Formats: sequence, C-alpha cells, structure tokens
Amino acid sequence: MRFDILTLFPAMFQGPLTESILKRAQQAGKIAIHLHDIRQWATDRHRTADDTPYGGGAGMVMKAEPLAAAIRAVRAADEQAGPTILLTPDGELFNQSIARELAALPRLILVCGHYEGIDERVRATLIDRELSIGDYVLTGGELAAMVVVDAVARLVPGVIDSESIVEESHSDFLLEYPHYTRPAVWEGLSVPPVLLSGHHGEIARWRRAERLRRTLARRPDLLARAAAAGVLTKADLALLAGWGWQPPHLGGEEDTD
Ligand code: 4G1
Repeated sequence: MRFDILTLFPAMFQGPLTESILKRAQQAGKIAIHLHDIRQWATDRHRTADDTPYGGGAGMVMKAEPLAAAIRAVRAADEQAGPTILLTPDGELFNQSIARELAALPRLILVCGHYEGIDERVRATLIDRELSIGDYVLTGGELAAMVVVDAVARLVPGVIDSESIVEESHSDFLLEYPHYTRPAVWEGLSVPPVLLSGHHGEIARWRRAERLRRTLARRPDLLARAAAAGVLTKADLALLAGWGWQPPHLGGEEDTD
C-alpha cells in the first residue's frame, strides 16, 4: 500500500515513520510512504504557501495554488488511484472501522493542514474525504496523519503478525485485560496467581472477566456497543448483571411516554 503525505513540514515525520514496525514494513515493501513538501509547488521567489485570510482575522491560510498543484502532481505520480484525505478537526471521527476500510485500498493521499487551515476552494474541489483524530486543538494536521498511517499500515497484510489482528477483531468494543511479565513479585506486588496456574481455561475466563470489569469501569459506552453488536456471551451478561450492569435499551424502537 502506498501513502502520499502532503505537508509543509516533512521533517516532522522522520521519527515516527522511520522506526520500529513502520520502518520494517517499508523495508519489506509492504508499504511505501512518500513525503511531499507543499512548498515545492510554490512558484514565487519566497516559496510562499500561506497568506492572510480574506475578511481579516487572526492567523494564516494555506494558499490554494501550491496545495492544488501538489495534490494534482502527487496523484499523477502513480497510476494507482486513492482518495485524497484532509486531516481536519471538521472531519469524520477516525476509528478502527475506518482504518480497516482504508487498509483495503491500494493508496491514500493525506493532506496536512497548518496555520488556520486550507483555502476552502481546494477542500471543495480536490478533497475526497475529511478525517479528524479527535476533539482538541493541534498546531497542524501532521500528527493526525501519522496516527492514520500507523493505524492503517498495521492492518496491511504482512505488516504485523496476523494473530494479533485476529485477536483484536474478536475484542471489538472491549478493553484489554491487564498484562504481566517477570518477575512474579515486583516491589511487593504479585502477579495474579491464576496466571501462574497453567490452567488455560481459568486464565481465559479471568482475562475475559477483567476485560469486562475494565470496560464497565472506564468505558461503559463501549460496553453498550458490545451488547448492541451481540459480542457479549450469556456468561458475560451474567457477570455484568452481578456488577449491577444491564444492557441499555436501544433508542428508536419504543415510545418514550
Ligand atoms: C477548531 C484536531 C480548531 C485538530 C476546533 C484533530 C480544533 C486534524 C486535526 C481546531 C486537527 C478544534 C485533528 C484545531 C488540526 C488547521 C491546522 C487545523 C491545525 C488545526 C477542536 C488547528 N484531526 N487542527 N485547528 O486544532 O488539523 O486531524
């Protein structure tokens, strides 16, 4: 799978994309990540990529011409097509289901905004999709693009061992169980004895219960989705009922009065 990233700050990507799993995936030819400096498509003496906003106000706006030229040139650089995605707080909230959808494509072109954002006319004419990684203020779309590349790339076949991906598809909507490794006692804290028991059935039941306990305590919204998706077993529901949790009624199927 090919990723093209259009940015004013390509150097920001050096660390995250050239280490660890993404580095190995690129060396193995499973993914290719091409960085493009939008400024290269600026034609004036100072290579200007931003300008002041029409109507006044604070900050700068990314100019239409260099960004549009960059998008068009990068699209033409490979016959494989792929959507041009803008990372923006206005976008659809990125999640694992979108990551899976994108990982099935041969190519993604990611556009990183900076300053106050991009000229609206580029968005209207050259952007196919808009994604946001969450509700907070960032200085640019670069970190958001890295999050998307990381989440999508690890789903490309052969990037990580498929066991982990199979396991996580089961685990949709539930948080992970707690993990322990050696030593068995650290600063007076013991590993739960069941994990040292060698009873695989008991270990699996303990881990499932811990996942349910954690999800209930920290992300009850996910538990409701798990119930709605039908991924909770009778044993799960019995355990949760013992902790006072009942599956919430789904909206829309009954009157409220
Ligand atoms: C208004 C957050 C502005 C931010 C409201 C998540 C945030 C890209 C993302 C901003 C950005 C809120 C993202 C804000 C992002 C132009 C350059 C937009 C940086 C910019 C909640 C600044 N997911 N933010 N504006 O952060 O690009 O993808």
